Amino acid sequence: MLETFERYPLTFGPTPIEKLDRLSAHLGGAVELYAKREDCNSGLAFGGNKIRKLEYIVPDALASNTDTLVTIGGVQSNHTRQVAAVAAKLGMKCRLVQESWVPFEDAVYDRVGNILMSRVMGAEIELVDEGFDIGIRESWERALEDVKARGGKPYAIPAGASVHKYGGLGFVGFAEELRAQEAELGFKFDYIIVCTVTGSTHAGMLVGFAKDGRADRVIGIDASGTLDQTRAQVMEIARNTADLVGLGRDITDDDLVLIPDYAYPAYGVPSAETNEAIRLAARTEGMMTDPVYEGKSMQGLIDLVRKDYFPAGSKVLYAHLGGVPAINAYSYVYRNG
Ligand code: 5PA
Repeated sequence: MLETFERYPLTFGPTPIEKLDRLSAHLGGAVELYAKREDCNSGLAFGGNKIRKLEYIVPDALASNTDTLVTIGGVQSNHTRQVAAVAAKLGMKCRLVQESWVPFEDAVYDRVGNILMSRVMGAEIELVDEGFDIGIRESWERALEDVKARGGKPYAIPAGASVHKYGGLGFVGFAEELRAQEAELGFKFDYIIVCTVTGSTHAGMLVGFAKDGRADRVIGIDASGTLDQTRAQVMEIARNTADLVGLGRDITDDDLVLIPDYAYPAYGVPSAETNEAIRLAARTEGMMTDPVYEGKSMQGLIDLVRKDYFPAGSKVLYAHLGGVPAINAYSYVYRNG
């Protein structure tokens, strides 16, 4: 589906699939759990899901004769850290707008983890005191203008690299890659679990898995807490991406499964149950997840298994999208493990 699109390689190659035997057994053993390790996809500053998306965006940035990647996220955004790494790798400048999306305080929140790495990689960072919103932001538009006013040539990457013409392509590629891995493994996964916020990860998967009729087997776990906006954004990106790749059929509302039950108490704030899920995955599998995104989708996975959402014998693939550096900014929560 992606043959006609240019890809700039930034990842190591297909991401590994790991069987989660001890977590599966802990949860009763009726369902087989696996993880596809997007968190180990690249040497670029710990990698993560944005690197796969950026592989299809970078050729456009290079072709458009720009010199500064400009993007936006929260203070502990993984996305902005990955854009900073890609800019460094390409020899471009990087301008980051980091807003106060998360109502959470820790003494070192704006000093460690993702933002620390973005600073070390040379990004210019502007902290803006605005709340959470996955849409197009005025602060980001101002930053684009500011780069121009100073003689630079900005390349605009929206939050999460999502509402970008090519933002959905990377995770269409995830589906194609998984199909090839399934052929080698000799079985197909029955469900794929994904954490959803700005939408292009889930949207790309919808289009990629629609090709073999299993878009609705992608189970989105919302971590935004703004369900209607996230649903609308996933659908818009999925429809545009389906057109772009010539899927040959519409993506419909029935294709989109997005479960709102684990986003509480707010975007970026872990619940007691999120923290228990993080500890359980860490203690059964040595697999770290973070309190903003993957801890919430891990919480969803665990709860859905416990509720018998998946029929016995199902093979369930957890897409681990990265994000662990942010856990450093929650040091007080985990001071005793
Ligand atoms: C993010 C996003 P989407 O934004 O494509 O829906 O992906 C959700 C997601 N897991 C899932 C991890 C580890 C993520 O980092 N992160 C954003 C960021 O600024 O880091 C875009 C919100």
